[in-house]
Amino acid sequence: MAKIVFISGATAGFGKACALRFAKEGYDVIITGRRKERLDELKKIIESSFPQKALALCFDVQKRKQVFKHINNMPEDWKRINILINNAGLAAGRDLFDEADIDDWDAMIDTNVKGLLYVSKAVIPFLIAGKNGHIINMGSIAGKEVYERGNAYCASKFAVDAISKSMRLDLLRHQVRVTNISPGAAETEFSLVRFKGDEEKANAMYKGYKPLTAEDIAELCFYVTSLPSHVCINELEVTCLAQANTYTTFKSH
Ligand code: NDP
Ligand code: 8X3
Repeated sequence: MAKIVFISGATAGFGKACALRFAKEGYDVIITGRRKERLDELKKIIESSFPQKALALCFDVQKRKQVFKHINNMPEDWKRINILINNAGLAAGRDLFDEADIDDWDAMIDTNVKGLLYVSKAVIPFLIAGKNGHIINMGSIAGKEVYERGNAYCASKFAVDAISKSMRLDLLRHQVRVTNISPGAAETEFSLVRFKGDEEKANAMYKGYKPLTAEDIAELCFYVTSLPSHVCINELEVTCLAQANTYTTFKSH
């Protein structure tokens, strides 16, 4: 029977690349997100490209009742989850603290922190039951070091870092591996979302250097899960070669 990976936020970026990477490696995949058409399309691509199955669950991680309803109502066969990738998240705005929009702060805290907690709470019983479970939490270098105008986004990713450490302690007795991955700048829809559809601003974030790609992150997610089950990569911080930290990137033009 194929192993199962549950990926939050699989309609774009890292999550989508992870779904394709794990399906290629023989995993059945549970793909989630708010955009149903994208989930349906990804399910079709996976099932026509690989001999694997995909289950699409369309819900908003911010909505606690929706999270539990969708996860608890999955067909029994799909509850044998081996890996949870807590990836759904966003940055909204890049403004000075005193000028930032409080709705943006709410969206980031509700998605990146509370959403991750809800999904984890709903999925963890299945990981424990299956033995040798693995949780990957998508942090950020913004969760290691704050940068100007990062305020609530940085805070939400510092929270992910703390949640990863707490999970590792509290789930130790169940032998669940917990890996916190902290990427630097990667070219996905992240900046388009952050700048609310402003393509010029979004594209400018990736000019003059070669940023990470979604496939780079998917490769790392697969790598950490492919090690012998007694080996746990606790923390993995990764940037492209041009980026030294949250505020220093070497640009050629
Ligand atoms: P994308 O915008 O490309 O993808 C984000 C994914 O998250 C989408 O599938 C989106 O699905 C999902 N998502 C967002 N909000 C919700 C919600 N409320 N409910 C359910 N799903 C949601 O961004 P990335 O792939 O780049 O980002 C993935 C993660 O990686 C995020 O947590 C981000 O903070 C983190 N990260 C990104 C970096 C980067 O530079 N790109 C660097 C470091 C970390 P939908 O809109 O369909 O709901
Ligand atoms: C995304 C990376 O540096 O744009 O988490 O905040 S950064």
